[in-house]
Amino acid sequence: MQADLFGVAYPPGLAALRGFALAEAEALLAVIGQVSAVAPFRNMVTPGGHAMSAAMTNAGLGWVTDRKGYRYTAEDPESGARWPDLPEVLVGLGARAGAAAGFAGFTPDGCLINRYDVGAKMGLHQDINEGDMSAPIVSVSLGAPAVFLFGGLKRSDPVMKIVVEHGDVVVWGGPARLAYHGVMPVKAGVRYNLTLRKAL
Ligand code: MD6
Ligand code: FE
Repeated sequence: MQADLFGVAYPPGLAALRGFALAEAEALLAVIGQVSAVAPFRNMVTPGGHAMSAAMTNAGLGWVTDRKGYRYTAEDPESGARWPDLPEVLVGLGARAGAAAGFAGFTPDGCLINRYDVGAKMGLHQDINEGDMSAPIVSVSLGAPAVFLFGGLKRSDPVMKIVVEHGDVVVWGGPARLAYHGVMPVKAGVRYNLTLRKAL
């Protein structure tokens, strides 16, 4: 059984695959460069009007937020342009990581790319905008380390801290699919995160 820094057991449905993407990390950073050259990172605004501290872009079906709400779109609502296609290297990585975590048959159709500069964070939330909750979320960490927070199905449930480093992949699905999660403020450097999802 996997356990966090303090020996707390991971809940069923959560897996941390240490270094799973390390061998292809340079290729993934190149993909981020290519996607963001076409669809630049920006700090999207929540429906409540607050700019998110992590900057975002997408490939394939894209997760967006603006005053109209949170949703998946084929086009960037700001530019009207389709998000760049989801590169095969991301489809393959998502499928392999999903399978390694017990979710055989997972095929992502979208990738949200987050960039965390110093101080950027992600508050506790559930990923509820996807159409198929039987598919897991595959989250790839690149660049600077961060503390990933993983709680339970209620916001008030205890939260475990998982240090995620360059090349680590965290997968959650099944009984953990709707768990609250977030990211503590990045202390130094720049962190990228790829979240591979089945949006539809
Ligand atoms: C991370 N991101 O950046 C985790 N979820 O490590 C998320 O959990 C996330 O960035 C939903 C929507 C946008 C996100
Ligand atoms: Fe999330």
